[in-house]
Amino acid sequence: MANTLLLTYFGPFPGVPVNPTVALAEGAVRALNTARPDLRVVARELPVSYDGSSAALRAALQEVQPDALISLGVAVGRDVVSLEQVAINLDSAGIEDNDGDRRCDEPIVPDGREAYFSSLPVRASFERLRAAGEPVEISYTAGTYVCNHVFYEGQRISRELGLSIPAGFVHVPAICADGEEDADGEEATEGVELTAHRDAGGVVRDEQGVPYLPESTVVRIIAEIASDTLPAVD
Ligand code: PCA
Repeated sequence: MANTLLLTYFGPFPGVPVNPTVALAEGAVRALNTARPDLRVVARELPVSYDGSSAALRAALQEVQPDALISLGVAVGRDVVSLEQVAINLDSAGIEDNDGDRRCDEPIVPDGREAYFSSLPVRASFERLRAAGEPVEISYTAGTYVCNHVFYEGQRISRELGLSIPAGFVHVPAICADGEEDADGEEATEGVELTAHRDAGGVVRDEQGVPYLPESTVVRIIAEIASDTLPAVD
């Protein structure tokens, strides 16, 4: 039976009117359908809401019963793709979620584990992709907004459901259409202004503007991480 990958992504949230993870998830599904016909890839949008994302993630895990979970989110201002290493039990951000919920120093789960490490092959993927010249890093903070929340909840809920699966989170930078990145990394996507929020894993840069990576580069990296997570069996 085919292995199933659950790939989650997000829609807009304050400061990000168009979330690049929508297009990236779509691209990764297409790329994996071609490169890995042995995999079944199910992509699901999660609401940018603390409570809503937990409920949607639980429903998706229950329904799809995946063999691996990879969640995507954008971190505006980062200039490489981040393999997140650690999720912490903390919701705390200066911006509201899409339900108007603003949290300050609240545990995701009172008395829950303080942290989970990613169970994706973070180090191995990073080393392999970096050696291939791809723009990647290992990151030790996914922020304290909804992305970190989903990362934490993916680990917690999958265990609770008895799914012993690799699960983790990948933060992506802003993206541009192929060939449109400027030499100085300035804004390349017409009409879409993105705002970096440090709590949401973003990097606030005063002068240089928001860095972008070509969409096809980020799609390729996501597909490679998925392949490392669920290698082909022959
Ligand atoms: N990025 C936000 C939430 C949704 C998204 O794409 C974050 O990094 O928390």
